Amino acid sequence: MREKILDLLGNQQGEFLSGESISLSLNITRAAVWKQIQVLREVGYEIEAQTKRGYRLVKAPTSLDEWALKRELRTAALGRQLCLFDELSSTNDSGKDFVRQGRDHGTVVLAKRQTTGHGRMQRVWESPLGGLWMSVLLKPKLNLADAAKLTLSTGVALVKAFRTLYDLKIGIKWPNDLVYEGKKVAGILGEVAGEWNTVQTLILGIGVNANFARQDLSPELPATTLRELLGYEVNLNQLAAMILLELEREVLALEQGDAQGLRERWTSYAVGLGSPVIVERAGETFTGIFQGIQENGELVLDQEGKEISFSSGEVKLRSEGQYCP
Ligand code: BT5
Repeated sequence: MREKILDLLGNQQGEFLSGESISLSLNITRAAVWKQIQVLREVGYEIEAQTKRGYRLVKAPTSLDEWALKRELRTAALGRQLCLFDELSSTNDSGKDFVRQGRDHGTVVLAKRQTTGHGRMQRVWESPLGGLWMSVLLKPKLNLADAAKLTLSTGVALVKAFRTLYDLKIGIKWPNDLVYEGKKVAGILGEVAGEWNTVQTLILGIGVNANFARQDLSPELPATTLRELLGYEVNLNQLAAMILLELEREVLALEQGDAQGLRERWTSYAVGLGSPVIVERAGETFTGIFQGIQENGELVLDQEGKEISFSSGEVKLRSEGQYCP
């Protein structure tokens, strides 16, 4: 019912709509309309009420809200099916359940907070209230090798969204940490659901430290939040919609065979390029100059003229004060 009232008010483009027309359209009493308007105000909708003129939608909430997010969407497929929860253990884990239920390409799962969000290799991903924690189910028209590049695409999509909306120069630290001056603002976790070599569904998990204080995260983490960087709270619905739009563009580009373009875009946002770095892999440490990535996303390190590539590992950059040669 609330969604229907919002649809009616939303169609008015900011003009008033009488309580009577709403009650007639939805076949409910005017008192019931008033009650629903109160509930909408409680969840953050700014709705003006005037005697004789009725109701007018002034502003949708900036905290996560299904209707407000759908209104911001400019995509063809991504986010057209979306499920928002107050709390989940992990949106990626719920995403896997959704895959088993046969949900469509582009389905998005969001949670206002996660109790056991995770990163790569089952690391903990801290996910307090105010962040953007979402997973996108993708059934791309790609072979497995190309589909694996979608985590790079997601990094590019995030950078573009941050630049477009906030003009923030956030870069990508290999493989897919989104960082501002060495502090992590967002992370990406790409997982494959289903059996290998069959039709694959990918779950792209995106975590953005958005509208909460740095103190809400463990003090030892080199991390920051958008609120901390910008000095204001961002509109999470607008941010989610922009990320989905940029991601959809990147998925299409890859499906059309633009792996080289993806590599160029990723490289243009990479931090530490041409600088000395340390790569740690399986207990071993490699020092060299970060040359860039191969088309498959592997990191290329120049060790005194000899090139080594890495498909996994941790990178430490000198610019982050993590590494002093
Ligand atoms: C990542 O892993 O960066 C992937 C993060 C993906 C999170 C999203 S949220 C929606 C979806 N549902 C999930 O359960 N996950 C995805 P990795 O590169 O392995 O980095 C993990 C490391 O980042 C941890 O070991 C901590 O050191 C650090 N960390 C944990 N929480 C953080 C936070 N909120 N901000 C910055 N750093 C954090």
